Amino acid sequence: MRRNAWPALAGVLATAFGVALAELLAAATRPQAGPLVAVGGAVIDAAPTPVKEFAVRTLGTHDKPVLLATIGLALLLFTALIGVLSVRRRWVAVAGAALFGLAGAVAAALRPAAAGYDVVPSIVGAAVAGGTLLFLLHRSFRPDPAEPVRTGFDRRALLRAAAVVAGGSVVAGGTSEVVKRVRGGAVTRSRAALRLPAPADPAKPLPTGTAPGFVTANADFYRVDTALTVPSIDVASWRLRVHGMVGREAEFSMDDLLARPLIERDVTLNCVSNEVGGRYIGTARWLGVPLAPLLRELGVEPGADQVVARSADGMTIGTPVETVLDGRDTMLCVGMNGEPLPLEHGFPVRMLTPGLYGYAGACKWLTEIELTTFAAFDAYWVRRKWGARGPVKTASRIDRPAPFAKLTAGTLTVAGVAWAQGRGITSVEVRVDDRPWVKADLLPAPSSDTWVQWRYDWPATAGLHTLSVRATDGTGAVQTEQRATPFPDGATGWHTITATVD
Ligand SMILES: Nc1nc2c(c(=O)[nH]1)N[C@H]1C(S)=C(S)[C@@H](COP(=O)(O)O)O[C@H]1N2
Ligand SMILES: [Mo]
Repeated sequence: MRRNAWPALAGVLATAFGVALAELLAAATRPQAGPLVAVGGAVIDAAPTPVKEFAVRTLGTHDKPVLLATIGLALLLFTALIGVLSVRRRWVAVAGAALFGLAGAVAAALRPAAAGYDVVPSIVGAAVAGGTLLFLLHRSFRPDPAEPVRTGFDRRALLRAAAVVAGGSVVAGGTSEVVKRVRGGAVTRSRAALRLPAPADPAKPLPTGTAPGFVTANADFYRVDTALTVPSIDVASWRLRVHGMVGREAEFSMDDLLARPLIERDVTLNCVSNEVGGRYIGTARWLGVPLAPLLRELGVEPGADQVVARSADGMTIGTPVETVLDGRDTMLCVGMNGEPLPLEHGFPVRMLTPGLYGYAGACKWLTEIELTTFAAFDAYWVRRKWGARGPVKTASRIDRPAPFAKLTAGTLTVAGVAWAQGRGITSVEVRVDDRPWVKADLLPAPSSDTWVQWRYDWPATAGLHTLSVRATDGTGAVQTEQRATPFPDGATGWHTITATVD
């Protein structure tokens, strides 16, 4: 066992060096071409829906670091093994490097929005890793002429060589961090320098009487996407191409977009993956270019029934043309709560379709809009069997008291939110234990496209209590009690919590 520790170390070090160099090359050219991120992205895209759901549910926003750490660990274990096997059979080092290099290169080349040269970091990294392993082994393991099966081992020679390689890995890794920071810094500065014009059609001030928390701060706004690295897009070179079944194709720069009349709207956005009672929902004041007039100007060909939005990282999100043109405020957002879009929320431009879950109408890092048909094209999540249209289902959530809270008897405030974007909420009811449903008070909301805050003064008596909530939407439909999972088109069921009152 101990004999194997040194060649295993050689394998790990050679890999670390190769990967660090590859990531450095990627950082300097295109971050998404780095082998770890490319393979991670391929794993995300290939993961079956239940696995994805499990990851989002159990790991939440830690899903990405956990995935990258798992890939890194698997890589280290395999390459330790390759180091051990290569002592006797040097071709194993070559074959192992070729295999991993190929895996990284193929993953990078098959990423959506990949460029041909995205294979370079993985190939260079693999060649360097293989060469380094051979060098380390050459330094420390020489065939013993007296004993053809055994090899002599020079620990000091290995340690010296290993120190050099380890140093090289640290330098390469550190440099790639610096390169990433510098490039990221440039984009952050271009974001800070971006001056958003005042809206031609501003949002009205929030109605008096909304409670704190009506608007979700950008820093607290949930984030759900498949991007292992947040795309960093330079505003100056950003373009939006509109093409497909349009009368006239067009390309817009940021200045072109900002020259158009902007609208400002309070809109609640939520994720189809949100569980009953979940936190993947937020409300912001969005600033953007209304999409319907822009499409009408270019002309929508008859028969086109799908607007496909594409992002810099290759996401595709399909929205019904009918929905975009039906009078709602579908927009190309440039601002969120008074500042340019944060990088994680789609800088410089994202789409937003009030009334649709994010996966069906809210493409971030937008670069392309194609008019096509649902028959001709399945967007990213539709290929994975999620619903093609994604209308938001009526839902409600109890925020206060917290689940399993310990409370003191008296009049207690039960409070939460309810939403049915587009239809609006007309009533919210609360049920305590098996008693009849009672109406909660609705706080004012600016439009039917936002959630509504509600509260109920609960005369709480001692004991263990169960609280449930249900909403009625603007069409008069009562939120269903029927439980459904988020897959394939959004969770349903009443949010229920228990609390102990002393
Ligand atoms: N480019 C891109 N856009 C995307 C996604 C994505 O993975 N990539 N995820 C969508 C989903 S599933 C949701 S719910 C919303 C979330 O937007 P947010 O992260 O700004 O809250 O973005 C949508 N837009
Ligand atoms: Mo989502």
